Amino acid sequence: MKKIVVLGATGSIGTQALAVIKENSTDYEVTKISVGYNIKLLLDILNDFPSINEVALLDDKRIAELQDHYPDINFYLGSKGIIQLLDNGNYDLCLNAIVGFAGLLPSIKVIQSNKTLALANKETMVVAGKQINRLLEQHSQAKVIPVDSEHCAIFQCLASNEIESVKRLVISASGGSFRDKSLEELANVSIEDALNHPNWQMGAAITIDSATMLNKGLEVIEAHWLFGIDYDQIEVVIHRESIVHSMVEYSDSSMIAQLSQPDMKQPIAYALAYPKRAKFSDSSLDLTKIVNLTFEPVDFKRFKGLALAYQAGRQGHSYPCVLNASKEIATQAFLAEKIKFIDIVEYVEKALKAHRVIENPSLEQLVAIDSATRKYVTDLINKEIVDGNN
Ligand code: MN3
Repeated sequence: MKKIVVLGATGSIGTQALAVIKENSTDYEVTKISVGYNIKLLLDILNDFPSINEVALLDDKRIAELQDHYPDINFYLGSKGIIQLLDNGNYDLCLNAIVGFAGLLPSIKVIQSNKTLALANKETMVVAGKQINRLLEQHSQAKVIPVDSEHCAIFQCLASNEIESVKRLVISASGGSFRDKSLEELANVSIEDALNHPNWQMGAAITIDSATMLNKGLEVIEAHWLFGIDYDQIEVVIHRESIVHSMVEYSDSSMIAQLSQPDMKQPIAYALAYPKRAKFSDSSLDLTKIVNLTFEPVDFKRFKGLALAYQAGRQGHSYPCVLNASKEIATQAFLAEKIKFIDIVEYVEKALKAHRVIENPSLEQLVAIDSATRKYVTDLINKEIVDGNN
């Protein structure tokens, strides 16, 4: 029985992970979770999973009442609480499904504890890939199993092959909600349009990131650090059907692809079961119903967010941290109807241009760069609203 921690348990990946764990309750037991402010869903989860005995939550107004109500559960507060939750090391695998930069320190804690990290928080590798890889060298029993569907696919395509023989990684992109819109048409799209993703059911922020292709940009950087492959050997293709989740080409020009339904439960189940194969049968592909699998090149003018991400990745050092923080703030501003969709990428570009590089940033420096970038973009957005530019 694997003891599982689910960080970000009430989010999209978190709830799907709990569903996978429930379906496989003879193999897994969830003992610790972290949640944000969704107390209603937390109560449902505690009801469904009596095995949970430790909970970290962000909502400081509810913690006393919850502790009274559940005397057998230990509750911890805030982002420090997540680290406390992981402190006693009493678990086998931690699924980190926290969204954004906030997931970085918990990832580090899991690796320092020599545990398996099922990583759905791509920001961990984007912002601190170099530092994470160094930590993995120092903690030989720690492992990272990617949960992002593309990286889970590449991880599987790399199995039993030499990494030296890789010619290129080909990352699939659905193209997001606006893949068929021209630059002109993008000028006035609404939040509702942006949230209407053609293939995947995901959280709001990542659905917007998918439409700007900044999500794909983060995934390129994530792949670079996860697999140690140069940016020149990482390619993105638009694959509308979201069936081929990514591919690896080898030195003999042979390509290996991973195919499955666009269902995040598949990579979650893979990561939980690794190195075994999960039992997850209700999602088989019916090949007779797949009419077409199409692949198209990416137009980098149309998807400037992806071009910026490649640039930030190649520049390295503190740039990916700035890319991510500016993206998080600009995306929130769009969701709060403060800026237009097309402005998201503009704010990211402004933040990258204004940034003065910090070489080989320490963890403390990354935290400071993240906060400074958030403040810079927030101030810039507020100033431009006052000036009437939006
Ligand atoms: Mn993905």
